[in-house]
Amino acid sequence: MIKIIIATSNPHKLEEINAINSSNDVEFDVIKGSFNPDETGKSFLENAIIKAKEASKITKSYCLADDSGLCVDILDSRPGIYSSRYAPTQKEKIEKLLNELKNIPKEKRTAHFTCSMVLVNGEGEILHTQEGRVEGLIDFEAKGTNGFGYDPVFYIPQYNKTIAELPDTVKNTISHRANALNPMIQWIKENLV
Ligand code: ITT
Repeated sequence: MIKIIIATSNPHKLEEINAINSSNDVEFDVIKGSFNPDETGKSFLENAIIKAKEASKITKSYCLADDSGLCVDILDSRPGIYSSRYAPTQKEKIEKLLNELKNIPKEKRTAHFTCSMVLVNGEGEILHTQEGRVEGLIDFEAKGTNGFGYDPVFYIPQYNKTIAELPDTVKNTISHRANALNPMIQWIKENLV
């Protein structure tokens, strides 16, 4: 059994990571206290590295960081790494996004969520990185209450629903986070357990 600290201040991420993890050999716990390193990187990967190394400096143990966000094709991949800083509240972020896409037809509203994960050891050395994506469209209005962040406007054609209208079990099977975490856990089991 190996214990890994999740380098995040977002409780939804730990919740989803624990729900995705089906291994009895790997246990995740969240970093205690306030954790808010400056995300000065120019990519999801660079920001995940900053968070993972900072958490390892504090905890001196294995740490996993998740840097994620929404990339909208017609907005040249914005909000991207600025997804959490796009507007002050989540409601305002969604309103701003819908406003930016006001006159854009359905077929041009393609987008994806990306998740970059970085695992470091207690010395802050990078052991493994993994990226996951999920493709979809930005809906014309917010729908549903599950999930978090931009889930109410992220429409998955295969289900004819936004992620926020889907049960957590489905999100945790198809999400960018699941697509990064599952191979990450596989790597951990093969190399650290
Ligand atoms: P930490 O940096 O402390 O991990 P954070 O929420 O600020 O928490 P990010 O810097 O990775 O995390 O920003 C990601 C933002 O992208 C997040 O605040 C959401 O707005 C959005 N996002 C990421 N994953 C998402 C998901 O699964 N569903 C909906 N929105 C998501």
